[in-house]
Amino acid sequence: MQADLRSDTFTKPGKEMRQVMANAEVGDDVFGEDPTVNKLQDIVAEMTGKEAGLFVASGTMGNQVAVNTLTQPGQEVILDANAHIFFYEAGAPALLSGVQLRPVKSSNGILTAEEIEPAIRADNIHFPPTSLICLENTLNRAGGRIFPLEEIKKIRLLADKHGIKMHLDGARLWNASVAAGIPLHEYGKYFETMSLCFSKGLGAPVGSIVVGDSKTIDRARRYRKIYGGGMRQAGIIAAGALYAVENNFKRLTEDHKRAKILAETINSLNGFEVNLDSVQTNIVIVTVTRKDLTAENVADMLAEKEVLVLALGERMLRLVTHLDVSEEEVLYAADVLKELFG
Ligand code: TLP
Repeated sequence: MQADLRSDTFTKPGKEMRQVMANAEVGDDVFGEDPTVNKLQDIVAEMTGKEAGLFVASGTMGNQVAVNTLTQPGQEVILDANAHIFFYEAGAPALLSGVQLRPVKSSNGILTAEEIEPAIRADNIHFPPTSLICLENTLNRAGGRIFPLEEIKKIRLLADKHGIKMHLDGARLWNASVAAGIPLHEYGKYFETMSLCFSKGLGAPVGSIVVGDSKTIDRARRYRKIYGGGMRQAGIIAAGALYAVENNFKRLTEDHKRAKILAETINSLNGFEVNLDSVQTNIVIVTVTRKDLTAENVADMLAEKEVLVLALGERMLRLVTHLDVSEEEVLYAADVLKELFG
């Protein structure tokens, strides 16, 4: 048996999804004429309470198109020091948008309005103007935690006070919405733009979306073109995304239950720690406290038993549950963990 817990990006399209993709109606999306892309954009815009959507190749492209659309070169963007946009997007905001990032360390994994406020620049010729705040939901490196709506509201008030825009990296907003019981459109109220991925927990092979008001999305479409993201008959892949939204959104709760099983098993082992409060969705972040082993050693030992996990730092391991990891495989992974480290 194998349990691939490296990422929910590893999901593969099943038979039915492939069938739907093969039969998709298509057109030239650069001309706005792909009916399947248009349908997907309309449906997700409606779900998120926004006027328009733009289908993009990846979560990274969605975030970067949004950052460029909402900023001018020379401005500053505030975000969590653990944010994907800061940590894992290859320095794209500096390269593509000419903005400076201002990473802020959160004291308990969730950035608060009080922590953000001192980072907002005063009007002074020495400083880059703060023009954008980026948040992430769920928080990848904080163990799949849900960004609390109450804090988002406070940050929005702060942003409005200073004339700052807000973007949400909602790669896994689907997970947050299902787990918190908060509809996507409720989150949509507090951000100029949000990006959501179809290629993670929802199980589509490719694709993400940026949503916002029509004017913003028109501008975003131009940046997508600049980045080489005009995809022509993209309906083939949009059909997979559409299928994923219709069939795999609500079932994310199953992944969340399975992540809890793994988290509790690991937390009961000597030399491993999981913050159980943070395991709210499909991600389990583990701290390897055993001095004789690094996270990489542990990942290698597990891989020998076909349990695949990612080492994200010297002492930091990540396990992610998803559509392609069954209950049985999760229990197998839990048994292997107990056998090796119990
Ligand atoms: N995250 C990947 C890796 O890049 C770390 C993963 O396995 O979790 N925002 C968030 C919060 C993400 O977790 C990711 C992907 C992205 C954006 C980027 O999406 P893609 O990979 O489609 O560019």
